[in-house]
Amino acid sequence: MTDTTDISAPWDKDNQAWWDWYVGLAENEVKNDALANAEPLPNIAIPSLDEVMAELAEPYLLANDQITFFRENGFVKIRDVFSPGAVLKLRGELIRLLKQEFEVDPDESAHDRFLSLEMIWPDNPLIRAYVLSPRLGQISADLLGVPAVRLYHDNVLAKQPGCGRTPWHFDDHHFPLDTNDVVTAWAPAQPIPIKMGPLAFAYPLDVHQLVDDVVFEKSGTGYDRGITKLFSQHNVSVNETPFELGEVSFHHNLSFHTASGNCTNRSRIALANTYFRDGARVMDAPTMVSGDWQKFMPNVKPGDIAASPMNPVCWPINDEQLIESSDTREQG
Ligand SMILES: O=C(O)CCC(=O)C(=O)O
Repeated sequence: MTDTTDISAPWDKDNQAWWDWYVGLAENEVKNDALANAEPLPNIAIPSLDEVMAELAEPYLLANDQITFFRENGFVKIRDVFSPGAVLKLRGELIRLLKQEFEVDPDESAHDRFLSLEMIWPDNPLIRAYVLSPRLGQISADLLGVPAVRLYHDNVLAKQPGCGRTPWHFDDHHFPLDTNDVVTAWAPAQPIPIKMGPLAFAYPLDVHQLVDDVVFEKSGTGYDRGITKLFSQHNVSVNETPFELGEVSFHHNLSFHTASGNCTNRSRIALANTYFRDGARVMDAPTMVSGDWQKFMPNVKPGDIAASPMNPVCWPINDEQLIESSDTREQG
């Protein structure tokens, strides 16, 4: 192990600093092309919080071939998980929160940064409706084939106009959980054409074995380049397709994924919620790649069951949660 490959120290900064570091590990071609104008967003009625909660409490029944596809390939893209109005309501709130935190307009191209926010759901009833939604919880549990899932964290990810690639990686490297029953629901807050850099997945799931020996480097772009090279040598297939309004992708923690840069004039905003099998533990030795994970599981120590009050069971929901959610609806 050398200085550049030793990742054993815990991350000692915040999660925005983590993302600033992490996107710096991506190889980018120098491009001087002008940013493309994103299509106008549809002018449609925006639902109330009540309506969003009612929509997301409805189950979404997966077809067997969607489950089979996920288990073979490590990802699946599902249309109409959210209605167009629910997506645009989400976008409005995420833009408001990003402006408040970073004091910039996320759509402003002068910044070209990858902005992130997390742990928004505890204090924000609208975001909570998406993050703890029975719909996302149920789809996640069904894809993993487990009886119950908990939330690991919510993650608002805004790739500003002009921001470059997300490096190749798999989330098993990131989440300090001792299980592979982990799935991230990556929910775009607007349509994502190719030029905006949709999340893209290498498949099938076991392609991670081809790159097991590529050593992670904590500076420079060597790891990202190493993965690109091996995937290309092995002719690995990559799904890089646009996202329609309301489409959500789900990826397993062993799924290798990346995203191209955002070459449009609109911020590519997504809400990425990660769910894991109830009963899983925190691994014994989380690394710096796990970022500030204790923020997501307060007072949970390495080796403990990952079940802090910040990791509620999102599926199945019990009667108490139903009552709590209708209380929130009354207040909101
Ligand atoms: O939004 C991105 O570009 C990366 C997101 C990602 O890697 C994830 O949510 O697992």
